[in-house]
Amino acid sequence: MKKFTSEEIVRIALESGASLAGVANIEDLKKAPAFNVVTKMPEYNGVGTYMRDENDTFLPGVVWPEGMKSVVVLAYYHPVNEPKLDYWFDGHTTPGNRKLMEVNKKFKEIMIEAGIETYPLHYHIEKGGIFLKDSAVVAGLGCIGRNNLLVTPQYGSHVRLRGIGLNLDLQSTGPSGYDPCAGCEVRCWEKCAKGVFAKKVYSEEKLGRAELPGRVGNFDRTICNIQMKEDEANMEPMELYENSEEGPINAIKYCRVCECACPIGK
Ligand code: B12
Ligand code: SF4
Ligand code: SF4
Repeated sequence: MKKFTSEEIVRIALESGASLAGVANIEDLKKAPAFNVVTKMPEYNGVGTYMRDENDTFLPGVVWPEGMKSVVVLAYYHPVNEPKLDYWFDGHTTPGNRKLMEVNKKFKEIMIEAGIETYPLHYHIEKGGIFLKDSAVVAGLGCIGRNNLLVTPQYGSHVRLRGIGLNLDLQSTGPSGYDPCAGCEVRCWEKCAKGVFAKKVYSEEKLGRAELPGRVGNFDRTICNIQMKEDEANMEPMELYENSEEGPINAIKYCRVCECACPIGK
């Protein structure tokens, strides 16, 4: 098995096509907020972070694959003027996610060639995924903003994430200490039409951590999920690629208001 430093791994991930990349050691991830508070949060049945598996058995948090020691966090830039990258086409994933899958594949091939074990990580937590925003912070890509999203210095919140596990015990490449929210007067959280950030729903006392959803405990995932359901009901047919042989396919345009309200990366 070839030895790599975290910096070499980041370089390979960038050469594989990632817009940004970083490394998070899983011992650091186990201490990160989302990995600790999720079991203390009131039950939520939204897809993606449902704390029960497909057999409806309660999950005691994230399940760590045996042998996995580090996670490489891959970010792909989703510019606002290319909205299609983020549309969920029926029967397909988003074009942006497809790009991330290509990056992941290239990176994985290089790792396998070097004799390194890789671990696929699903998008949804209940299917073997990990919390990607916290992982990205530990990997040094940016911080969690008041919009409750990862904010990167280069692209703001306009990135989508993917993780791949490695059996290499690598040093985390973050956190970076970056924090554009401290002196920001934009008040992005007030731009949400659903009022998702309108009141404090989590406290440090109840979750046992000072790092809360929306930073101050005001991000209500149940209300945000109502917006997502409305977006699904409003899907409309369009071509996945220009002159696509498949013709128009139903596409869901999930809300990005809190993401686009942030001026970083514009
Ligand atoms: C389930 C899910 C949803 C659910 C529930 C969201 C939730 N936050 O609970 C719903 C459907 C509502 C949703 C909505 C959206 N989502 Co979503 N979602 C996910 C998913 C699958 C899991 C997220 C999760 O459960 N997190 C756990 C909860 C407890 O964490 P949390 O609310 O973020 O709160 C923690 C952080 O704020 C953190 N924190 C706060 N301060 C600090 C400080 C430090 C130092 C650290 C380390 C952490 C930290 O601690 C909090 C408590 O644990 C991830 C993919 C993945 N595998 O990670 C995508 C993901 C988070 N979603 C994403 C996006 C883009 C969206 C939407 C914009 C919709 C869209 N157009 O795609 C909205 C945005 C809502 C918002 N403002 O947060 C992106 C985020 C990219 C980015 N730049 O951050 C992800 C990573 C998927 C992707 N494609 O890359 N989502
Ligand atoms: S995704 Fe839309 S509904 Fe959800 S918090 Fe952001 S602005 Fe509000
Ligand atoms: S708009 Fe300002 S407060 Fe909101 S996430 Fe961006 S930098 Fe932070």
